[in-house]
Order: sequence, then structure tokens, then C-alpha cells
Amino acid sequence: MVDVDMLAERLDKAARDALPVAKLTERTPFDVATAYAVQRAGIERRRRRGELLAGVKMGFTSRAKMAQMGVDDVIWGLLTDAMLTESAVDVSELIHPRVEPEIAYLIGREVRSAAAVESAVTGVAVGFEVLDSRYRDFKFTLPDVIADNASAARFGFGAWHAPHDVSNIGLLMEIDGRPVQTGSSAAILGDPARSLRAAARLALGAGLKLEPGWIVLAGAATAAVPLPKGAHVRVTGAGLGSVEVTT
Ligand code: OOG
Repeated sequence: MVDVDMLAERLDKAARDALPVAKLTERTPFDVATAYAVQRAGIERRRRRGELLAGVKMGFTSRAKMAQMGVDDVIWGLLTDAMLTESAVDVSELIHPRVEPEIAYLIGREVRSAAAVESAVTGVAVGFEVLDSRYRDFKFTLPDVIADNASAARFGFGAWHAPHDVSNIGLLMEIDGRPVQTGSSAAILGDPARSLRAAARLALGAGLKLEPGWIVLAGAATAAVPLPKGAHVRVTGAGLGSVEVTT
């Protein structure tokens, strides 16, 4: 029997102490379903500390990310208000943060079916996600990273734009004025709208309706890059403007 709460506590403590732990599956092999139970138990811990659910993040929606991390399946995790970052990330609170460009969707109405999700979107923006695996050396198996809430740590987004086709827009990520990643939103499952629908389907399947005000991060279009202290990051999406964050 896998002790779901004990595993969730180990990851939660790693995040709070900013100290990495060994992969959970090294000592206790478990499957994907159990991994999502551990993820949910970790989110419940956050909720008990007063954090509010703020949305859904998708992971491994691009080949670049799958290849970077050595996994081959789409995953999802939950965002809370405490992860939302306005302009600065304190990297001393994190273990080995990485940053990646994202497409963000704003949910305007409760979503009761995956088919209805696109009509419930009231905004689209360029965003970023700061990942911070709680595992040593950022190394994990698929169940490990799912249990670890898909490495979610911090996120942010630029100004909302009216929903429109963002299936193939250029994305640029710069650190201190130097381009570090470029890509197209088409790298996200061919169209980030597919990732949006998958987010709604997966959330509904887990008994969660996307709520008004929630954000869906469609997943990175490029590999993630290390996020050092004292960095200035800018992510630009063609037609969507930019979002900036400092560390
Ligand atoms: C897992 C999270 C991946 C994405 O956009 O592909 C992810 C990781 O790489 O640590 O969020």
C-alpha cells in the first residue's frame, strides 16, 4: 500500500524548505493514478494553508519538452494563487528553478464540458512558468513528476487579449536582453487550443470544473532554461505583447 499522504508531505516539505529529495518511486514504485492522488493530496495541504485554486497547467505538450525531460505523455497540474507572480520571483525560495514561455488562457465562465471550454475563454496572453522540480538534479519518472504537481512553482502572464487564433505565433524568451529560446505556439500539440481542451477534459475527469477567473497554461513551446538570481526575463508572443519578470 502506498501512503499517499506521506508522499505528498515529503514533496510539500521539500518545496517549503527548498531542499530537493530523492525520487519517490526509488523507494515506492507507484502508477500514474496514484501519482495524481499524491498531487491532489499536496494541493489539499496548500489549501489548508489558505491557498486558493487558480487554474490548471499542462505539461509535456511539446516535443522539445518531452525530449528535454525524457518522458512521452501529456501531464497536468494545479495552480494556486500563491504561485502567481506579478513582477519578481524570489529564487532563494526555490531549489533549481527553470523558466519557460507559455500561452495562457483566462476562463470567464464555469466550464461544464470540455467541448464548451473555448467558448468560456475570455482572454489569451503570453505567459511564463517557473518550474522547480522537488527532485534532486531535476530528474524524475512520469509518476514522480505528476506527484510533484508537474514541477509547478510560479507563473505569470501579460495583458489579456480578446480570444483569437494563436495556433502559430512566434514566441521569444530573453534573459537580460539575450534571446535564450524561440519557438512557435504550434509546438504545443499543434495548437495550444488542443491543450486547453485537454486541460478541461482532464480537470473534469478528476471532478474539477474550470472556474471563472482561472488560468490555463497550455504548456511550453520550447525547452526550459535555468533561472538564476538577478535575471531579467522577457517573454514576447507575436500579437500578444510581452511579460517580464525579475529574480
Ligand atoms: C515538468 C513540467 C513540464 C511543460 O510545459 O512542459 C511543463 C518539468 O519539465 O519539470 O510544465
